[in-house]
Amino acid sequence: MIQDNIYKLLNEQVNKEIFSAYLYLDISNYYVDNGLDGFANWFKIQAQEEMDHAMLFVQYMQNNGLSVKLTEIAGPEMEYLSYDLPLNEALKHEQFITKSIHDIYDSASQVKDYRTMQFLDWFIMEQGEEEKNAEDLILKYKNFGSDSKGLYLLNQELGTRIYAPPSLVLD
Ligand code: OFO
Repeated sequence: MIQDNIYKLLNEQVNKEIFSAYLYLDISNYYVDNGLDGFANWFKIQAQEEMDHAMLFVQYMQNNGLSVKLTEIAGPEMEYLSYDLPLNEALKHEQFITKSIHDIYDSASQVKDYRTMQFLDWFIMEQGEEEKNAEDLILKYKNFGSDSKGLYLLNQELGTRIYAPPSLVLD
């Protein structure tokens, strides 16, 4: 039986993951508007992954008899004044999500909710990758983005990213 405070945090996490999808779709749209289709592709796939994360939380809750309550999703209110700004925002956002997952884990561990802790293990690993990907993008942009040829090639590289479903599967 999952305790009320953990239920509340899991439910909030569904909202946060869907907001992540919103944010990354917003970033993708910004790059489309600026003719950087490779960057746009990378973030559109990122948005898809975030919806996968949200659905994993939904499935986990439902598998444990919890009713999922969807709440309002705020629209992203970023103003992207340069191509690298969204990359920095993405890293900040991933750090926020990592903390959020860790907070749920801490709360679950305090009440010995081992099942939720085990479910969150995958997300803890995933957040490590998410932060690394965001850091890599910032570094690549720093190295190549300020030169137009470099930006062209980086855009091409990011255009090759293809969607892969999450390795965690819940029935
Ligand atoms: Fe769901 O990992 Fe990014 O936010």
